[in-house]
Amino acid sequence: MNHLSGFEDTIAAIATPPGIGAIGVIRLSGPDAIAIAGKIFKGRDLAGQPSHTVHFGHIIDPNEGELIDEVVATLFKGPKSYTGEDVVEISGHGAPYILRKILEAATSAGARLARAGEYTQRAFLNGKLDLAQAEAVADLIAADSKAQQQAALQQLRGGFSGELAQLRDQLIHFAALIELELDFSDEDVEFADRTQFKSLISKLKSQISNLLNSFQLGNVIKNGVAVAIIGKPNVGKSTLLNALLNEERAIVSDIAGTTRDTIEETLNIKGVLFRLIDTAGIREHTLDQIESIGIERSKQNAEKAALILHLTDITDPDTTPIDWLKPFADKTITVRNKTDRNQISDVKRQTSDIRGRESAIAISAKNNIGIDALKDLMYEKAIGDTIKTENTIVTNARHYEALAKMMESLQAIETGMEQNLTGDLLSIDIRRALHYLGAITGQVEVDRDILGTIFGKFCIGK
Ligand SMILES: Nc1nc2c(ncn2[C@@H]2O[C@H](COP(=O)(O)OP(=O)(O)OP(=O)(O)O)[C@@H](O)[C@H]2O)c(=O)[nH]1
Ligand SMILES: [Mg+2]
Repeated sequence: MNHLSGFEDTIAAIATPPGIGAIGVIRLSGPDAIAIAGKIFKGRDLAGQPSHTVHFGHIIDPNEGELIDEVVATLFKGPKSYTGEDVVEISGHGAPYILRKILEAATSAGARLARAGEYTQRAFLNGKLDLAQAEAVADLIAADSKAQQQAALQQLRGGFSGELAQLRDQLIHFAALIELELDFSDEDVEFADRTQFKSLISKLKSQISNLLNSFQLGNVIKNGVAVAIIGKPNVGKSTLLNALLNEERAIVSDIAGTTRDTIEETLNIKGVLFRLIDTAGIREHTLDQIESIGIERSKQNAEKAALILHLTDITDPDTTPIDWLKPFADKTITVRNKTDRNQISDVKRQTSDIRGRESAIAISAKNNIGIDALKDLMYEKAIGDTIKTENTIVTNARHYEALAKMMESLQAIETGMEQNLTGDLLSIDIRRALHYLGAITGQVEVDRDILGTIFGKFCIGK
């Protein structure tokens, strides 16, 4: 038995998703994990086996003595395990009934059912992961695009934490020197070179500001780029949505005002999630009440969107622009549709002339012409070359807030130094800065409620 972690109890949970699969895994973690597994596992004596070994055997109900399943048990002895405690993973046949029976056997042999995220929480409290890494585990599990997965992996590998640790070390060094001065306050000495300290603070500020700026992109990676498809009735908005998705999602007809409510679907372009929102056609004057509600919604969607596809019909003689779209010019791509009604050579010329410079493109949604080029343009406009895996991208709102507070403290230190504040006053702001930095990785005590929220987001068994 090992009591490394200070947790008295041993937890158990089904670690694989609900449903039928070839195998399903029950995970036990805690001081008695091996002893408890030993009570229900008939095969080799698990207690006598070395760490990181795999054993075939049978699970027997400890009360009734009946056979539940044929399994494989994997042993990880602490501290070399995910949680840092003794861990046994029992792989059985992936039927919900069987897995439940194995779990019941484990609990009647002395394990307690794990709460959501409890394994990762133990890993954090045992120093196997820092808090930012633990949060990355949750993000990784939830990732459904390549960009999300990459940002989470970078954080899990400790890239983000490493960068913060460096900043923290530099700041601690100066904090120590300044606090030392306080001990000699009668003698008016300066151990901490103020010029060096100033340059450190400005370096820190620029690093933090890079991290803060990356949050906007991080948010995009995590939540997807919202794209509103806006245009007059009948220009082909729903046809375009279907063409982008490559499926018949929205109803298309030659009746103006077909789409009344908004339709939202996600599209993956080069690993980034785009959330497409098809909206009601915009008519300046309408007496139809439902239609005007739809139009009002389109306006709200345009405002909230990160990208607007303003669709026009190339054959429409009425070229008056939609006035209220003008303020959004920076995030708008003008998409001229129905170019199949013009000469094909014409389409090609327009596409290559216009692309990139004016953020405009000519397509035929119905005939699938120019759709890939439009996807490229959407990616270019929303993401550009900002995603580089070697850069740290802040995706987490809690980290963003802590970094913003840290920035405030750095600014306070800077102003304090300009006003020649004494060391004791400076050190208050330095401690504050250190506190926020440490809160991200959990190096300073993090509020219990915050921990609860972070780990509560996990699924049971993780
Ligand atoms: N020739 C041609 N017709 C198109 C093209 N795209 C859409 N259409 C036709 O235009 C008509 C209107 O298409 P929708 O996709 O319903 O237009 P919408 O903008 O969603 O219309 P509302 O929802 O009513 O605002 C349909 O008859 C489509 O088949 C295109 O590229 N070429
Ligand atoms: Mg429509």
